[in-house]
Amino acid sequence: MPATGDRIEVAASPFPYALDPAHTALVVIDMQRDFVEPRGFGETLGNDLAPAATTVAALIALFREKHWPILHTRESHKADLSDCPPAKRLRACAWRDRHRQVWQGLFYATEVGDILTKRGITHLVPAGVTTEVCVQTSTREANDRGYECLLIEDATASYFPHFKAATLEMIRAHGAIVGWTTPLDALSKAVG
Ligand code: C5J
Repeated sequence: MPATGDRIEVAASPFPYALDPAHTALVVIDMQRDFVEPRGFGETLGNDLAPAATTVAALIALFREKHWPILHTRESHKADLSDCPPAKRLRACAWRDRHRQVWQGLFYATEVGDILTKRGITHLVPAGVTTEVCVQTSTREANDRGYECLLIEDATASYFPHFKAATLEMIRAHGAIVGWTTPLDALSKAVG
């Protein structure tokens, strides 16, 4: 485990991101069948997010190799689907689990904040789907709580490319007002 205070500089936008390996976690957001596989909600919107899954898998492999923590989230809904948007209700199957996101954010009404605090995490690397919904909301929630966030550009996807482009731009606007963005390649090169 790296010593606290060691920093790795990652080439990122709008300027280099100082990653603190002893306090960094990957957050894989909602890489679930309904969003990325054929016949899921994603397909009903006419789009295919599968290419991002390959990059997310490589990102997970990188964190595993480093023995850095990884947190997976899954969007899910109440058994009676009362909290499920109508567009998803047609094909949703309900489940309950301990870490379910109630809405689109990682922190709201979940125990994620406590888990990260207990582990001393201060830096988050978000990835997953969809960029402008759960990924953006979670990154903003994290930023509001003081986490330094580095969103991996090619490990996130949207059904609408212009929404993804706008979200990345908003996150890094005004001198990283919400966080930083970079491709996986840049992170891999930096961490070796
Ligand atoms: C959506 C999500 N887009 N995980 N959910 O409905 O971003």
